Amino acid sequence: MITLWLVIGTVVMLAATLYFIFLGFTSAPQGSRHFYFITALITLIAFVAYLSMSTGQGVIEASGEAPLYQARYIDWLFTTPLLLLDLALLALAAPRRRINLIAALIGLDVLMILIGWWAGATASGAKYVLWFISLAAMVALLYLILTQLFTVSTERPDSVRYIFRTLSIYTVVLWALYPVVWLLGAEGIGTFGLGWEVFLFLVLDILSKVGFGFLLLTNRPALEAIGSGGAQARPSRVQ
Ligand code: RET
Repeated sequence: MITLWLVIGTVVMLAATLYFIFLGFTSAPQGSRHFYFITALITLIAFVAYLSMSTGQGVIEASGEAPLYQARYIDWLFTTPLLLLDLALLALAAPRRRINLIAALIGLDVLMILIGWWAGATASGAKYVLWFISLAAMVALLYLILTQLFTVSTERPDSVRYIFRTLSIYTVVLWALYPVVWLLGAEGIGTFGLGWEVFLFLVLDILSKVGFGFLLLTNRPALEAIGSGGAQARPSRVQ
């Protein structure tokens, strides 16, 4: 069963990547193409990770312990910053002026994944301390999205602000479920087994990457507004 879930992940991520690239070439409004490529890169990385896990290569089997899916953490290490980049580029009219905010978001995110990875590789009870530190980084990061990014997004046109806020709430809810699955699953206290864990991470990964990308890239009004606003905000633009 586990292999089946991983193969499904591989196929879904590949299909989504091809679809997002196709959309990027055929129907991206001018000035918004970068969103298509960032989002396709997210599913492409996940495709490679799922492919390696389904062929048994991205996994470390330690005797007497649940296998550690290293590829999962490598995937998250790169894809979560890219998801945050999508959100930040939606919220910010002039991203260069808020580079500190973007760095803080990505810094907390990388910390969250690396400490979570370390927790996953730890056999002793110390893993729960690491889990908690990783969780604290996640809470700080989600808080920054809901406060700072929300505030700056008020400067964006209505359609852009709307999709930014929808995707932010969507992200906050889905991301908050990852530590729960981890804690209850095979890596944590083991309320459910590895099969369920792999399945639930698959569902979360599909929603937070493919669902996210689909909602963003099929929203033409918002992408057109971004394109016409220009990558460099023009002073004459009515805010
Ligand atoms: C871990 C365990 C340690 C505590 C926390 C975690 C959070 C992981 C998250 C992952 C998000 C992944 C996404 C992937 C796909 O796009 C590492 C599970 C807080 C939030 C969104």
